[in-house]
Amino acid sequence: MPQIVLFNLSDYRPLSTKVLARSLGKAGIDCSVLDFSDFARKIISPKKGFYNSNKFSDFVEAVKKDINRESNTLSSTRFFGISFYDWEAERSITIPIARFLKQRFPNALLIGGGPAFNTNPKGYFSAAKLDYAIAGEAEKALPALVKAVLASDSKALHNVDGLVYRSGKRIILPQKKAMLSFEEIRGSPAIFSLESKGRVVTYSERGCGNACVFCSVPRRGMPVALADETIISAINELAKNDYIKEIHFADDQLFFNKDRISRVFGRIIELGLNKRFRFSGLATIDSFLKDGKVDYQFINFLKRANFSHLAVGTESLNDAVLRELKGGRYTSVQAIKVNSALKSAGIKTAHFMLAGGIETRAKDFLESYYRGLVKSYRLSGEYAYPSIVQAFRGSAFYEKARKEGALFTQMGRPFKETKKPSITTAFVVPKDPLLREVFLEKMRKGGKNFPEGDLKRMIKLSKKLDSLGQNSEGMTRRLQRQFGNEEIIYRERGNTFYNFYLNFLSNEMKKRGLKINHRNHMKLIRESGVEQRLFDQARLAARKYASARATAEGLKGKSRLMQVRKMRQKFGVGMTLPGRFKVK
Ligand code: B12
Ligand code: SF4
Repeated sequence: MPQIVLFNLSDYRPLSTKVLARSLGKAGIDCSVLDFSDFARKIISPKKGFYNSNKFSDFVEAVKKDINRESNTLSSTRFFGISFYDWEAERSITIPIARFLKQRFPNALLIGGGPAFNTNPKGYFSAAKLDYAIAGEAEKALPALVKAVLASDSKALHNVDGLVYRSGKRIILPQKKAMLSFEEIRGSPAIFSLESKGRVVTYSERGCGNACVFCSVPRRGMPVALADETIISAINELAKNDYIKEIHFADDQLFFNKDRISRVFGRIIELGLNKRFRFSGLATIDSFLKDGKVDYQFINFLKRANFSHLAVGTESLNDAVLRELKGGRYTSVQAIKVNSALKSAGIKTAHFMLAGGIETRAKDFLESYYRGLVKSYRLSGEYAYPSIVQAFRGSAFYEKARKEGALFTQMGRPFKETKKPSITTAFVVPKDPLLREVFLEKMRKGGKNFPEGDLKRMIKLSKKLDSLGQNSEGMTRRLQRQFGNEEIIYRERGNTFYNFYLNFLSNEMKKRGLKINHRNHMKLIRESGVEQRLFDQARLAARKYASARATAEGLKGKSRLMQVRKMRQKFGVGMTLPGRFKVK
């Protein structure tokens, strides 16, 4: 029987569970992991990268059922461990399951940890009804906690680093978070977590040298890396496994120390591992600047090392927003130039975008919103829809926003601090009254980001600015033009999908020897699962067609003609829409 069971309740296999299971094992504590990631992928994120929040409660119920099935093993387990994130979606899963475990196995001790204990330890401790939690890095603290409880050693227990516990009705927080020393991180092994399709996740450094105001990353301002040789030899070892094709670095900011990365990836190139794997990671714009200019040499080096794509914390394409949120470390023009340079080098980028800070004015927001949309529309970068910023409790940014009355709940109501611990999320809504109106309208409808569907609303906002003498006529025109472009795309997408659907439908009828007519169509789709299958096929084909078409749009001359020919062969239609699609 395991002494401790760690629960993985997300749709990926986190590195934390791996790291902790390893350190518990090393300390002689029998640990097992109950991994629900396959379950979660099926139920809440069948489409990679998109959570279906309507399905969270289904997932919770499915996990509870599974826990009941495992109750023989679990009822003799002494400790359960759960990792918490200070994030709305994630906690609507972890909190109910934690409570369920507590109620179903009252004799077991429930231990929490993870990023939420860096930002709101009291709130999560209370909401999840935990017995203990560790704030910070728990490799040493968790085994120490388990050992102290098993030995009923209260002195040792209270000496556990980062311990959060209850004393009567009070929740006691530690003086300091648990932190590994520089030497411990440097000497630690590389840990890999296998994800789908031959992709593994790892990290080569903990922490980020920057300290952006909105970010809750642990070890802010003091990153510590694993030894170069540890990373290189682990990757060399991984090369023996043919299944693995991609290595993703979950470092907070992989290129913070460019000398280190040049050393490590220089060696990877020497060993030919760049031919064996493609790499990806998290970055920020300033990683690719040198003396204020685009660092082409470094970008080309990354290309040579076989970096295929990067997630970039660009956050905004407006200078005022960048000054407030990113400390002005780069400008919007530099961000755009870096994006183009990465694109020219053939490295794909996905840019994270934020809607704005406390001081953001409507015109700042509109500029960034418009630029992100246009760049994505022209396929010169993939910019996420700007999302409203969450302010983490305890941060200076949260305090400032609180004082300025800029904190609101997810539903757009003024955020109030309570004496009782709470996990209500605080969002930052700019002070500018016009922009505030737009943000609150969005939040009241349950939204948190601004997609192209908001263009009409933004045109209205821009007109309003203009009427107030803020010279927004040019922006209104640009937004209107973009609105027209998006409408065309929307119609085309619908057309493409519908044409593919009809094509798959007639193929199905032919296959069954049915005459192609409306009656047979209706008969067919009444059969369980048929319509869904055809829809799925059509959706996939439409997506592939859209991508082939986008590639063609980026080509010129002969290569464009070749691509169109390929499309005709594969889809039965080239660039002109509407057309009839023919897919076998
Ligand atoms: C990689 C990563 C991801 C990957 C995970 C991929 C994978 N297969 O591992 C993906 C992309 C899926 C992801 C998703 C999300 N992430 Co993320 N992610 C990270 C990142 C960059 C590194 C995490 C990591 O692996 N660290 C290395 C491991 C070893 O450290 P660790 O997880 O913190 O675990 C240690 C301690 O926390 C503790 N611990 C952890 N669990 C437990 C459990 C117990 C019982 C105990 C005692 C201790 C304990 O001990 C561990 C060892 O020291 C962090 C930034 C950071 N440095 O924390 C953000 C970060 C954790 N993510 C964050 C967020 C918000 C999210 C998302 C909610 C959405 C989003 N916007 O990205 C989702 C939610 C996922 C979910 N749970 O549903 C925030 C969390 C904010 C907060 N205060 O809660 C962070 C801090 C980023 C940030 N800058 O704000 N993420
Ligand atoms: S660069 Fe990224 S990881 Fe580093 S502090 Fe800023 S937002 Fe956080």
